[in-house]
Amino acid sequence: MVALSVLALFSGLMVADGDYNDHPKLEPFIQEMVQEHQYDPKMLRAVLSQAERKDSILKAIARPAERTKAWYEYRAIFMQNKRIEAGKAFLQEYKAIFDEVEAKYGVPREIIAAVIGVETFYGRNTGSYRVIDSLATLAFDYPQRSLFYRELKHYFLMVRDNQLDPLGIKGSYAGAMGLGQFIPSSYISYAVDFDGDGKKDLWHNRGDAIASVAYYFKRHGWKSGEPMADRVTLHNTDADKFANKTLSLKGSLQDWQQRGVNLPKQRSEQAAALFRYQLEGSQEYWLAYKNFYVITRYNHSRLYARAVYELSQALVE
Ligand SMILES: [Ca+2]
Repeated sequence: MVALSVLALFSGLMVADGDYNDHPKLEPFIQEMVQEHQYDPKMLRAVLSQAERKDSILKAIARPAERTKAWYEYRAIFMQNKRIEAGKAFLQEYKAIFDEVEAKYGVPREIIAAVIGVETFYGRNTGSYRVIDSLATLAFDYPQRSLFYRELKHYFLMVRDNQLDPLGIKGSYAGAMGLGQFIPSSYISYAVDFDGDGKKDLWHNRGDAIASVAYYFKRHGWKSGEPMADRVTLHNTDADKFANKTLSLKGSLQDWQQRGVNLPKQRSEQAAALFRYQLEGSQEYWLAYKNFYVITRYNHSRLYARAVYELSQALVE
């Protein structure tokens, strides 16, 4: 992140001839930010006048891998030797940070590394869109815009409260930022200044980025030492109709046994969800527990959660 003075940058408060100057949603957005957050309207106009509408963003958001791919196709993206080897190297290179973060937050280092590995290949691909372009495009021109409209608001709060350059921040097409791909509301709630330099730099500072992912998991209820998931078989195929219904845990182990699931050995009583995963020419079932559910709080997808789970297992030395 380039350090800069927002005041210096906007001292002229020049309004450029941009894609959003005449957009009907622009003025209501500015007025809401003024009323809700006492935001400087000149600063909002100056920044948003330089936002660019990107059709590539609208195309990308329409086909996320989590919705369009079967598990075996999705898995192949993430469970490659090069991602596993790079993950082991990442854990080695930042071992001192992981030692401290794991002790402080109680989240296994392999889970943190796997999240960062799935999200950005350990920081190699943190996104090349300007976040102002992503969020303006999705907040103003995407039909399902409400989430992004809120995130654009959070973005402006984030840059104001952390003295960040609103035009310089890069991220994914959906406005996710840094090694762990935090959206602005997540940055505000869960970003951590691990090294104590006064900045929460999720783009370049490994300690801040790693600790922030751990803190996110801790705050969403990660239980240290508890299991994530077990592969199971069915003794009654009727259980299939309960699979993939929700991400949340729907039933005790006893309930799942009665519905037709053969319980894994040596599991103490706990809540679980049943997921069916598509393989090439077959399928398999998994019972997932609280910590698996916590992974889905990072990205609401059973495919995503299992990719993180499998990659984390592969990173255990
Ligand atoms: Ca820091």
